[in-house]
Amino acid sequence: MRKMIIVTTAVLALSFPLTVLAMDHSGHSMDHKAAAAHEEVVDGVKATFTVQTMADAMKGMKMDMPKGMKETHHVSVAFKDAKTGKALPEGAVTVKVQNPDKSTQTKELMGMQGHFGADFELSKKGKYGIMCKFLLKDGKTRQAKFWYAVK
Ligand SMILES: [Cu+2]
Repeated sequence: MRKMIIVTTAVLALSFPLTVLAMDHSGHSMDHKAAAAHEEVVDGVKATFTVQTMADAMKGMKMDMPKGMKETHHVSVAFKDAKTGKALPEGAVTVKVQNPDKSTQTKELMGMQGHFGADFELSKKGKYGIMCKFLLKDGKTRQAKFWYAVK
C-alpha cells in the first residue's frame, strides 16, 4: 500500500492526530540498526530516533527501492519507559521536519513492530529540524526535537 501523506497546513501543535492509521507493514519487520540520531528522555519516556537513507532502510528490510520514490530518508523512533526500560509500542506519533529553506513536511508515523517510522524527503544539503510529538498510552503528549544535518 502506498504511504499516505498527511497534508496539513495547521501548526503541528494544533493538528496532532489522535488516530493511528492501519497500514500494511508486512516486510517492515526490521530493527533499525543505525546509530541513534538522537536520544532524549521526556517526562519519564526515553525516545530514541534513527535517521537512515532509504537505501540503507530498504536493505535492512531486504526490500528493493521503489521506483520514483522522492523520499530520501527513513525517520524512526522507539519509546521506552525511562525507569523500567519497558518498550512502549503503542501511540500516535507525528513528525514535522523543517527543511533548510524553512519549508516544512509533516507526517504521521506508522507503528511498525516496536517502533514508529515514516519516510521524508531530505534531498537538499543543510540542517533539518526534526520535531516529534507523541501521545502514548498514558494519555500524555510529549515532544522531542533535534537537528539533523545532510552533507
Ligand atoms: Cu521503520
